[in-house]
Parts: sequence; C-alpha cells; structure tokens
Amino acid sequence: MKHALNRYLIAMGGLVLLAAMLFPAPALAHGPSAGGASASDIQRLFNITLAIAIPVFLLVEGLIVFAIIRYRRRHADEVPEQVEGNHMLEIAWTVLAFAIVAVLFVLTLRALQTDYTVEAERGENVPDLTVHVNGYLFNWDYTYFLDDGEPTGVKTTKKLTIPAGKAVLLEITSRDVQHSFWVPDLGGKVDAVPGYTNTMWLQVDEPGLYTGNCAEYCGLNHYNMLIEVEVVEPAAFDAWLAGQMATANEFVPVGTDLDTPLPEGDAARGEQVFADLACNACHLPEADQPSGPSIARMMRDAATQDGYTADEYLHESIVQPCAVLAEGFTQCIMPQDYGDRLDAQGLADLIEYLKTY
Ligand code: HEC
Ligand SMILES: [Cu+2]
Repeated sequence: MKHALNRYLIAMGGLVLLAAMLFPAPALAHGPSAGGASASDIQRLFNITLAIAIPVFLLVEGLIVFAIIRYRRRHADEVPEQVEGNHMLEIAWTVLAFAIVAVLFVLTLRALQTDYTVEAERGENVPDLTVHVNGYLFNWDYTYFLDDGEPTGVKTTKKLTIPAGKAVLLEITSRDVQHSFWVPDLGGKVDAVPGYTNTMWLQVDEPGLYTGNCAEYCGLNHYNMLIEVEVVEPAAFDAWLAGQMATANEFVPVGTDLDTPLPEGDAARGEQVFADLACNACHLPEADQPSGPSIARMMRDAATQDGYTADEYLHESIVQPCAVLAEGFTQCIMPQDYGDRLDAQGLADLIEYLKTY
C-alpha cells in the first residue's frame, strides 16, 4: 500500500516536471517582440537569460528527481546514507552562480546603454515626430510636435498614433505621481516622473495596435491606466495628423465659465468623447468605484441638486470638478483641465450621453 503511494507520488512529480519543462515555450512567446528599436535589445537579453535558465532549471530539477528516486527509503527501518558537506561542489556552485550573475549584469548594463537612450539624450538624432507623453491618475495625454519641435496643437488621450518606420521621440513625464510608460512589445519601461523628462526612441516597423499599461503602481485605478499605440503607414499618419491639426486649429475650448451657452448635444458622439477623454478610466456606467461615481449615480445626484438643473450640475461637475465633491469623496482626483480639452459642442455631447443613464 505504502509502495503504491510512493510510486503514485513519483509519477505525479514526473508529470509536474514534464509540464514545467514545456514551460519555456509559452515563456518565449510572451517575451517582448522586436516591434520597436529598443525592444530588440531587450528581446536579445531575454533570450540569453532564458537560454541560461533552461539548463540550470533542468539540472536542478533533474537532480531533485534523481535524488528522490535513487535515495528513496526502500524499507520502513532503513536509514539512508548520511552525507555532509562537499567543498568541491560548494565552490563549484558558488563560482558558477556568480559567473552567471556577472554575465547577466554586464549584458543588462549594455542593453541599458543602447543607442536609443544615448542618442536621445545627446540630441544627435533628429526625430521625425516628437510626442510629449504626460501621465496622470489614471491616463496618458499625448501632445504632438513636428520634427523640428514645432507644436501641431494636436493632443490625444490614451491612444498614441505614430507612423511606421519613423523615428519617434517620446518625452515622458508626469503631472502628479510616478507612473511608468510600458508597451512590452515596443520597448522597455520608462518612468514618468513629475518635474523630470525621460526620453525614449520609438521606431516601430510593423503597423498595428500595440497595448501596454502603466507599470508603476500609482493608485486606485492603476490597473486601468492603459496605453494604446496605433502604428499606421506614414501616408495614413500624415492624413490623420493633418485632419487633427485642422480640427485643433478651429478648436475653441469651452472654458470653466458656467454661463457659456451650450449647443444641442448628441449622445452617440458624447459616448465617443467619454471614451476619447478616458472618463471611463474612473467612471463605470453602473458600478460606483473608489475612483469615481458611476454614471447612474451622477445622474441621481444631478437630479437632486438644489438650485441646479441636471445640465447645469453636469456642466459644473465636468469643467469645475473640485467645486462640489460628490458625497463620499474627500479628494478631487478628477482632472481639472476638461474646460481646455472640450469645446462647447463636445461638452454638450458628453452631457447628452450621461443623460442616457
Ligand atoms: C481620475 C479619475 C476621473 C476621471 C478621469 C474623470 N472623473 Fe469625473 N469624477 C471623479 C471623482 C473621484 C468624482 C467624485 C468627486 C467629485 O465630485 O469631484 C467625479 C465626479 C464627476 C461628476 C459628478 C458626479 C456626482 O455624482 O456628483 C461628473 C458629472 C463627472 N465626474 C464626469 C466626468 C467626465 C464627463 C469625465 C471625462 C471628461 C470625468 N468625469 C473624468 C473622477 C474622475
Ligand atoms: Cu500610473
């Protein structure tokens, strides 16, 4: 009976080991792809580390299994051979481990010093496009500049659009706390630090949508501080940028003045604005969260404010979010620049959308 149990345990151990041995395949698949110029350096380092790790893993696990089987207790009264210490072995695995760590250390230092950071700092390369990346609780704003640094007036939230095969310089900073800009397929993590600008070159050859996330825990909705990088063919990018610039030039911000009359709103367009400005990072349709009341709750509050119509209350809540804090909230964490980011039509559309709840 006991023997049967032992054999069963050994068989189970073997299965687990086999499963673990198959693990490197998915691990490889999840390494950074060579999407961006810096990603290929990171990928190389990742593959080297993996190549060292696989034999170490097999050796260690193999020895464990070998020891379990070879030195198992065969009789109830058997005491296995007792061995204590082995200088040669101890020296060997100390030196070997040190050598492996030393090699990885040097390779990592080299990967950190790749052309993309060095040149970005020296200003040797002229970028085809410069984008200011500004992180804040819980989103990213992107402001676009031409190659010579001339402002385009174009600003997007959450989604960064760039041309394929061009050298894009990202200047990354934060408006509030520390964040970290990370799109695994495109490059390494770059910290977004308030009051300081980090640079990163991004050259992505393959058009497509690459996603990432803030990689520095920053608060309640950190998990939802998503990044989308849309890489399009250069011609499509130029058309997109020209379209955005045309709209940006006509753009008249609604401002924070509550007396500004609003045109007729459109709920469908408002839903788009809600997503574009990433209000949904903090506000869900039905469920209240610590990061913000649900839209349903907003509408209940809007309907019951003394001295305000629902429209007036929503208008004020969006352009002057700190004027009145919704009950249960003690901090004003909602961005205060929507008066600059919205025009009268956008605000009217947004309010119309909220009113569908
Ligand atoms: C960083 C998170 C965050 C973002 C982004 C955000 N809000 Fe808020 N919002 C809050 C919080 C927290 C409150 C509650 C505290 C307060 O009243 O300021 C709030 C309150 C509101 C209220 C009043 C709700 C009530 O029940 O009184 C409205 C309306 C509103 N937000 C609309 C929006 C819209 C529209 C956007 C996008 C343009 C947006 N918010 C973006 C966090 C956010
Ligand atoms: Cu963050």
